Amino acid sequence: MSEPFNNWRHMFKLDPNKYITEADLKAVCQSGTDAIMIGGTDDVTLDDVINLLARVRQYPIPCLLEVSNLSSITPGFDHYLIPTVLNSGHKQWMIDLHHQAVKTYGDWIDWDELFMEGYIMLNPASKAYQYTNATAVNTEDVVAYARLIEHLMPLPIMYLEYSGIYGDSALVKRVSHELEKTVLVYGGGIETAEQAKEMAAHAQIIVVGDVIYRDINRAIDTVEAVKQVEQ
Ligand code: 1GP
Repeated sequence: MSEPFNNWRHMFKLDPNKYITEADLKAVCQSGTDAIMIGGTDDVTLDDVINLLARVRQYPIPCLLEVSNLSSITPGFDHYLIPTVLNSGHKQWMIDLHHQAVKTYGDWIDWDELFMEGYIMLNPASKAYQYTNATAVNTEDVVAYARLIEHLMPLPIMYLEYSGIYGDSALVKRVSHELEKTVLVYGGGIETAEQAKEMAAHAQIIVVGDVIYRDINRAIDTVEAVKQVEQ
C-alpha cells in the first residue's frame, strides 16, 4: 500500500511539554529528517500542541501528531498517528480510548489522514510503559505481536518503543524479518550516529527524541547517519 511514510527513514519526535529554542527547532526541521512527530506522555495540552505545530509550520516538512489524549487533538497536521499499546494490561490503551474518540469525532474524521501504530512497550522504567500499564514481554511474545500486526490485524506501523534507553538490536532485527507490508519503527535512546545506523539497518524508520533536548548536534548527526545505511 502506498502510505506517506513508505520511504521515510528518520523522524524527530518533539515533546509539546518540553521547551525547544528557535535555533534548535530550525536545526531539527532543516536537518533533512523525513518528518517531525509531535507527541509526549504526560501533560500534553492542546495549547502546547497548537503552539508547537505553528512553530514547526514555519518549515516545509511533514508534521504528524502522535495522539496522546483526546483533549489535545487539533486539525492542521499532515497525518495523525494513533498508538494502540498491544502489551498494555489495560484495554483502554488498546481500543477504549480509540472507541471514545471515534464516538466523539467520528463525523469529522478524515480517515485517510490516520494511521494506527501497534506499539510494544519495551522499557519498564519509562513513563510511557508505566503510564499505559504495559506488561513484560520476551522475544517470542514480540515476534508473535509482529505476526499479528502484519497478518491478522493488519496495521500499517509496528513501533518498538524503548523510550529513554537504547534497545536490543537483535530483537529489532528478528522482528524486521516478520514484516513486509507493515513498516517497522524503532524509538528509544538513540544518541549517536553509530546507534542510529545500527537500528536503521533493521528498522525502516528510526525515531530520535530526547537527545534533541540534551545535545542538538548529536541529534542532527543521526539524520545523515541513517542516510548512509542500506536497509
Ligand atoms: C520516544 O521513541 C521515542 O517515544 C524516542 O525515544 O526519546 O529515547 O529518543 P527517545
